[in-house]
Amino acid sequence: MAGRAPKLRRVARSPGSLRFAIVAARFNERITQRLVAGALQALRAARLGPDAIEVHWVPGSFELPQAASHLAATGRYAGIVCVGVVIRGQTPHFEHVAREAASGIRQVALATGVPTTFGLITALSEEQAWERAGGEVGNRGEEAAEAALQMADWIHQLGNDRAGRSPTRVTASAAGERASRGHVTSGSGKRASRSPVRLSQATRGPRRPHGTR
Ligand code: DLZ
Repeated sequence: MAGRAPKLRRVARSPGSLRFAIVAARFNERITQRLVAGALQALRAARLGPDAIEVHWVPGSFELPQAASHLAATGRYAGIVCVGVVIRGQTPHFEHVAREAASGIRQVALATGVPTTFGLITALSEEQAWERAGGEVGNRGEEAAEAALQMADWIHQLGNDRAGRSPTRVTASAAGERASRGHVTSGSGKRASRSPVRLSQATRGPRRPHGTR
């Protein structure tokens, strides 16, 4: 049986006005809800208020990196917690979804500098998944939120964070870099019409029924 993740030390710094986002995959939604609850619990325990935490839903774990990438590009978040449940079925999809989610999340973290953590369950059975969603083997969502808090704190101590700053305070070079990638900001720091609005459309999309394929 896989081990329980070590309890992470609490962050020393009060997160203050910092914002965190949780991105959650609807596939296997009943289990993912438990991961979201675990992540919320960890963030609230760090004294983040309700206004400082957002939950965004995407169709499946494969979409988590893209959503995280859009969120990180806003410059609004000190950390992004990705949660999802990938259960091995009868198709090779399991391998593809799990691998692409893991490598995509890592890429977002490295490319943007925003701590983007891996709160995915990859399980052989639904039973195993429940054990990792607040059962005997802990809660992967809670652990990923604690990792995001700890990384955000560490980056802050390095003095290397843009975390929690409003997009208007992103440096000109960073804004130029974003614009060249197609992320256009208006003078007010708000996104212009070419911004990646599809994220919010996706998060408002129809709910996918619970289950594996
Ligand atoms: C297609 C698929 C399959 C087979 N299994 C899972 C899963 O176990 N967990 C999960 O989060 N998502 C799964 N998906 C959906 C993909 O993540 C993705 O949403 C679709 O392939 C559309 O891109």
